[in-house]
Amino acid sequence: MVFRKLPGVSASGMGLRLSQKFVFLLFLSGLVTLCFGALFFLPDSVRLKRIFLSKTESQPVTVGSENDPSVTNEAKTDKKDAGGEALEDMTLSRSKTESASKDEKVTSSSNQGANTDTSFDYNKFKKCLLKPPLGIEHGKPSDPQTLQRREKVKEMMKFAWDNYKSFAWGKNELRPLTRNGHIGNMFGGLRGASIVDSLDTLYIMGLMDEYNDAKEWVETSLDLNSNGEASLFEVNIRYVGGLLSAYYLTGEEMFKRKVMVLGEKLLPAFNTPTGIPRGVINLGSWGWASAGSSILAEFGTLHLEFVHLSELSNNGIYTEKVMNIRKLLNKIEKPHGLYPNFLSPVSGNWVQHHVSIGGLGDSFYEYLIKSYLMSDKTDEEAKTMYYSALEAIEANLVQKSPGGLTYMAEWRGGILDHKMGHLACFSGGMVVIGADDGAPEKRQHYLDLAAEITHTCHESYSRSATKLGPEAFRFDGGVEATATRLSDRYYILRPEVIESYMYMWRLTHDPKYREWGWEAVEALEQHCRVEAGFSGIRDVYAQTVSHDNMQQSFFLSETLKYLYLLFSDDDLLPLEDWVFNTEAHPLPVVRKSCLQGEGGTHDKTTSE
Ligand code: DMJ
Repeated sequence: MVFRKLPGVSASGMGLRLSQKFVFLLFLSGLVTLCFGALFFLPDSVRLKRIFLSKTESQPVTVGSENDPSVTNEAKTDKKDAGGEALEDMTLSRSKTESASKDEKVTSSSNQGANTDTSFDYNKFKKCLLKPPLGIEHGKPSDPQTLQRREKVKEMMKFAWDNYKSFAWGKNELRPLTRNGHIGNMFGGLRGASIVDSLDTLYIMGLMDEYNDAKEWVETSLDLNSNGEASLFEVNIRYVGGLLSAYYLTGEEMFKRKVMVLGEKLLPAFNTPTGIPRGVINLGSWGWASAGSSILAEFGTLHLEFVHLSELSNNGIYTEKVMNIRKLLNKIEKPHGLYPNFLSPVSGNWVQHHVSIGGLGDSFYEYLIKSYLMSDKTDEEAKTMYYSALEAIEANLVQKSPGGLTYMAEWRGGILDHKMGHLACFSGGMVVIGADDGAPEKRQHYLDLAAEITHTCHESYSRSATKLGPEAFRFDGGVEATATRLSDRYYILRPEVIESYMYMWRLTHDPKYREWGWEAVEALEQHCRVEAGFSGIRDVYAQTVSHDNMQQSFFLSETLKYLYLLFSDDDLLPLEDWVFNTEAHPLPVVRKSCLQGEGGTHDKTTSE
């Protein structure tokens, strides 16, 4: 039927008979039904489909057989975007006045049955710690040189913070060369990543004015009502981790309220057929947002934070979500005992056989041993998974170079790529914190392995002109611990090598780790410090550096915190009581029997 619009005659007045109108309406309603039905046949990634259908996706926990060959993931997170390229602002900045009261509205409207009874007994929790979190004297070292070095690191933090405050306040990161802020698209419209990431570092360093400014900003301006698309992993490790540790260290209830609102907003990400979350979530509660595979280091790096969300809310849903991930990973067949980096959240099958202890895989392994330690060594399943994964890594990935350097190669369906990423350098620290709890006859072996890996990573620094390490270094083509490709030569203020120095120092007290840490401080000062903050550099082998104009938030939360701890006494955040999440936010060991009993069954004289 064709309608011709006649001049001066409205469409409604075209003189149609009743039967014609009826047929037309019938046709129209048929068309609408057809369009809606077609939504089901669109690919998952189409926005329209997510808007209408994402909440209705069912979630049986199955390990199917269907293959999902797509390995595309839209999130530009660290795990995929190892280039650390600055992602341009995609969202407009929001008004600072949207604040806590509005966040609380979100909680009630998006409540998915979560128990909001957050009557966590903070005083009891403090009594269940073995030692005061900040030590006797905030970990002040007795020898003057170490103290002086620690003061230097504190000065670096203040400098980085002051510049962020002057030029980028409320944005996610500082651009130190252009003296402005960067927002990017990793956090789905959330702002202030550098503030949330810095809270605990400022607090443990005793930078109290700065900490109070940060706290006030979180209270009045951290707007959780964003509805953009965020990396679940990045929001979890930086925002959830940062707020949790700020709460546990300070007892400020506001941090707990904020983190509970945020935690609840992450739950729709798990609405997939397997319960394995996708990498990108729409924070407006539309659920997951990306198509394609999920990444091991992303869905495997939620456990510590989610267990604490359950602790604080007295609601098991968060723990259930991460235990479901573990259940699937336990059940699925692993090639040579290894965990490939990509998994289909639809079928629950591996998508590719690429295994790496660096980017894409890294913090999954880290969270296994840390889950065990954080459970007060009761989570036997995590322990078993960690030591068997480590055994498979040793059998398949660990290599010795002709020059005697131990490194972790990457594995591509059985073929080794003799490359180690800067990200993989965290593994020295991981292996040493797990050394004590492995089989007794392996203890010395693990200590040696951790020391060897840390030594190799130090070599990657000392073989460069700047004494800073490249993003990835190789052990082939006649080189050892050196980047060959131009695209691997950058350093973006990453923490992993220093992180391993810190753990190695704590567990061995070999003074060389403090010396290596100091070398890094000097190199950072010489090559990364610019007039208005710290910046990454594009080529660690160039005598004259070119800056990338980005002060990453993990520089404040991790690199500077680990350096500060390296030059502090061991009683500042003692490892008996705290585990660090993968963004270096300290989370306390959960002592269930103490927390559920009278509390304070431990040495109360030492608790603050
Ligand atoms: C941090 O955001 C975390 O450590 C993450 O696990 C990996 N990389 C960056 C810093 O390099």
